[in-house]
Amino acid sequence: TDHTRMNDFPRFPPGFVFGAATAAYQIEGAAREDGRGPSIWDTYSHTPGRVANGDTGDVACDHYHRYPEDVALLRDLGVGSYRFSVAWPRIVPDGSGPVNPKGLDFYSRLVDELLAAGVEPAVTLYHWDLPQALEDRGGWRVRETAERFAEYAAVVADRLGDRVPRWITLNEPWCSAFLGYSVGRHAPGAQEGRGALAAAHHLLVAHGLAVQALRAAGVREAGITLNLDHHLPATDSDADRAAVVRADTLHNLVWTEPILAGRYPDTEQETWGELITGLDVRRDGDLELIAQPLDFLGVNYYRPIVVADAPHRESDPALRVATDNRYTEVPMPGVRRTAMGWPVAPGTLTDLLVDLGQQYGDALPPVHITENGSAEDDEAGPDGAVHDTDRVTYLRDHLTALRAAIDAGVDVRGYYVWSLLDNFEWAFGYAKRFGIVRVDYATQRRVPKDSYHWYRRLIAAQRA
Ligand code: GBH
Repeated sequence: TDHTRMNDFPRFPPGFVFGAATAAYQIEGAAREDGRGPSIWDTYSHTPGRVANGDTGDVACDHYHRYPEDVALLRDLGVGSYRFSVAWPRIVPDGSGPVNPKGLDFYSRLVDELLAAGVEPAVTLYHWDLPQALEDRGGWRVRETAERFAEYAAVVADRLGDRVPRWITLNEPWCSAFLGYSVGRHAPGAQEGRGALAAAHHLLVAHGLAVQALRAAGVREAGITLNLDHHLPATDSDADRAAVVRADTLHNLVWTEPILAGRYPDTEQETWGELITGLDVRRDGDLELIAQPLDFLGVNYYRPIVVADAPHRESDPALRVATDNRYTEVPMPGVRRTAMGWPVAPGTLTDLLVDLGQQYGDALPPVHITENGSAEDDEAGPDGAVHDTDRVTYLRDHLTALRAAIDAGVDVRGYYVWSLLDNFEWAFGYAKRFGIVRVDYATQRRVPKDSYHWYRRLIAAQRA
């Protein structure tokens, strides 16, 4: 072990929150227990060919039964906050109608366990596990789903609101709308044009309605988590720069413009053409609903994306999906790649945050990095130990880049590492490991990796 590196810690302002994050379907398991209903991810993962290796979240990390052990790991880590998600189908198994008290009881026990360990809970209300019953009625393509989401949000906030200080309405609505309804690599696996754009709008409406529900319940902080991307042009050409604008619209502006500025992106026409012209789901008053003031903006950041101009993949506009925007992603030369194949370029996190601050000025609420981390090809020793030097370097360099953004004047208040545990990495199943704690799925044994010990010392060093 390189001890110089292992003790090399960036320093953060007093009060800065260090945390760790997970999501329900990725860790809980117990998919059919205590009245939980099916979600679109149960359906998707049980459909042959959808998830690598045929993996499902049926058991995952068995966190539903082992949460006391996982909370003890958080306590020993010394984090100030733990970000987890509530599984909507545990609370409202059929998507509408009766509330399942056993579902609420589980999260209530988890919250109490966290508070007893001195860890503040941060709840994500939606991390992609839509009740299947709602998908059967149109899913995020229809407005009703946003209304059901608000009812569910009110139920959860009512039960946990006095004990949970930080609330996130949606995790990465980009993935829900565009991976779910256009690329088809996330549940429900649809490949559509206008359906995906309608989903994006209804997710925005769902966010707005949920903020109202959270305010009514009197919670301390309400926000949303976006996976903002930092796009770089492949060359300096006008065509590649214009491609960056379209990529930026598709990934970022579609959310940040309505939420932070109360308007739809003025680049949506050049990004979607007639797909957006014919979109008929927007109603008067929606922008006011969507643009309610937030206490924080959550940002998940992993990697930059290099884009080049390209023709449409589908020449017939009637058959075009919403992610066919005349650009293509190209590899970033000269940098290491993680096990996901993602380029490691930590300085782009500074650039992203500084750009965001310049774009929105006073309209940008305090930022929390609600996810950052890396999947690596960890090799476990016989004792389960993992010397994940690459992950330590990744985390250290991204925290250093984050510190640089703070120095440049961006108001960043917290950082959550993704993830506490190795877990179900969506379409990649259990093959990709993001944890700072190793999970041996055969035995469910947890073994902290070197990155866990490094992060623990970084947190302790802030107080020294
Ligand atoms: C986050 O998404 C998620 O919030 C979290 O649940 C996840 O475990 C974590 O990152 C690590 O991936 O090749 O077409 O399937 C980050 C954004 C978007 C990155 C989907 C991976 C795969 C696209 N993710 N993307 S595809």
